[in-house]
Amino acid sequence: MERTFLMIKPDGVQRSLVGEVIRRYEAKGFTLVGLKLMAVSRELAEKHYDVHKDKPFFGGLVEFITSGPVVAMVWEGEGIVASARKIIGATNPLTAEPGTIRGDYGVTIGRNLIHGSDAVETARNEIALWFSEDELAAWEPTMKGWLYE
Ligand code: D4T
Repeated sequence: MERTFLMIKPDGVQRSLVGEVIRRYEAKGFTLVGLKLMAVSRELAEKHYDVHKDKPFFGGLVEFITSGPVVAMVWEGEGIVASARKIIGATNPLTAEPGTIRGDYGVTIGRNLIHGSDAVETARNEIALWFSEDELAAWEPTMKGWLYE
């Protein structure tokens, strides 16, 4: 089953949106397999955003992600990588569609509430970066037959 890495950024935690974000993925029918509230070290932030290291916003991004606790999560479900990104919405909250997390709750790109892996391969790498194997719980929801044909 496909997995993705989601991270509620410090603004999402500070704005008390943790429950709301989790609710959306649970209600959709995805399965939570890893969850932790944590402070992010500079080293982890820089590794996570390594692809952006030459961008002008990199320094500010690392400052932001290390500025307060985040909620790191692994979720599972068919097609979850792309679907989770749709639920998150466009990078810039002002252009993100209403109904998406960023579209409903965000106003600026540097405070866009949540991160989601952008591809299956990226998800695999990000899950390995943020979680150890024993922090993940593989389990079968009893309602699976009502979610999948
Ligand atoms: P993440 O990676 O956080 O899920 O966001 P996206 O996948 O939607 O967007 P991204 O990788 O292009 O950007 C990563 C992160 O950098 C912030 N950012 C981005 C910023 O502060 N200023 C900018 O100009 C851009 C493009 C927001 C998300």
